[in-house]
Amino acid sequence: MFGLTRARKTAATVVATAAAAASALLASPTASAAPQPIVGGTTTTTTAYPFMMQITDASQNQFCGGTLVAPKKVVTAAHCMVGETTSSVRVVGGRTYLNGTNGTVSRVSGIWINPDYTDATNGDDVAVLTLSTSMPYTTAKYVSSSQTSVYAAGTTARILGWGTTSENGGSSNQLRTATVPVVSDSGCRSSYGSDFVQSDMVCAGYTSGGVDTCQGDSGGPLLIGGVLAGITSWGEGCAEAGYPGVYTRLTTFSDLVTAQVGS
Ligand code: 4AZ
Repeated sequence: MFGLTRARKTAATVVATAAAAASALLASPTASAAPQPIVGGTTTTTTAYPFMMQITDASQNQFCGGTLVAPKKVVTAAHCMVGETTSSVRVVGGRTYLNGTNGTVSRVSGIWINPDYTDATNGDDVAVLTLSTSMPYTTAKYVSSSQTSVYAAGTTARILGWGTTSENGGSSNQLRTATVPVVSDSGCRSSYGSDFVQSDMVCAGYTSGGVDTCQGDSGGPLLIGGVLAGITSWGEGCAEAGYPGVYTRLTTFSDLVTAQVGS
């Protein structure tokens, strides 16, 4: 792999070969983006998605997303938590706007980072936060380890976040959402080669690009049938043709998450 770049709290990006990109275009299931204006998508609210959490620094500046799966448990990406401590992060629920002051702010009493995590492109990109204060919001269900069929190619998945609305663009003050089709494992491997770890990752996006997660969306949910099935992890740029977003394949980590949710 070459061209790896990493920024604080952002997923790794990789550069694949032109040949790989070309075969991805042939292998991916859906030809074009849906007519929407995250990148692409539409504004929404935490009323519509009450389990959608902002992960912030101690000054309540958002840098990642997370999903409330129990009143005091939030699933996010391991790469969001690298270098963080229970003192350095907050979780904010019920706040649709980055510049809002409403909702519920909790300190974090525990940070579990998947002990196998090294880098987003190696997989294992999952973390669970334990909150000091219970969130008074509806939680999300998450996939069980056996529900691997949710990732059938072409299945519609929903992405959510306050991340940038274009590659190298600015963050969205308001929560945004979009839908993207799940990409086959062979299609994702065509895009990303050996950086695609099939056991730990699932790709979603249009062959033509245009709709995707981007910087600041990391850690947030990929919902399939309204159930948490993935975690925004990494990708080559944002919404580029031939380079779908890469998400943590949560079925692989469901039992580990359950152990943390019960702890
Ligand atoms: C990031 O930097 C990031 N297009 C998140 C998602 C994707 C790329 C980068 C996928 O947080």
